[in-house]
Amino acid sequence: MVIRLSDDKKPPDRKREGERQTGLVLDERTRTKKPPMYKVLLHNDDYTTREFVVWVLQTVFHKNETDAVAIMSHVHNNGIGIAGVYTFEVAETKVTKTLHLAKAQQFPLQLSIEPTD
Ligand code: TYC
Repeated sequence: MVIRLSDDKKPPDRKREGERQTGLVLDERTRTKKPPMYKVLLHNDDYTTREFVVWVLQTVFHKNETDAVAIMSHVHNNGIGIAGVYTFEVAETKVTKTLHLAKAQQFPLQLSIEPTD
């Protein structure tokens, strides 16, 4: 069976991503280009407590407890691991916040930022 809807009952056509906000149709590459993304890497050391690293992953990097413990354990066992992937400015802010929190408790925790491939 075919149901015919009059034009005013039809849902609006899905607009392309770039068209939605401005009504202008942008060049394909302009519409689809994503910002470059960066990994925040956590480095292992012998002094920072596991508890502090898990707490930082939960409060600064918004990981749930299960993921935070898994990331902390990975770094502890492998020397390095990914705390999260962000735009450069967000990555920088999270590194700065974490370093302040670590220094306040005299932990030598180190982080770095690396572009994703
Ligand atoms: N290796 C630390 C310990 O045994 C725990 C630790 C995990 C430290 C991850 C830093 O990025 C880190 N207390």
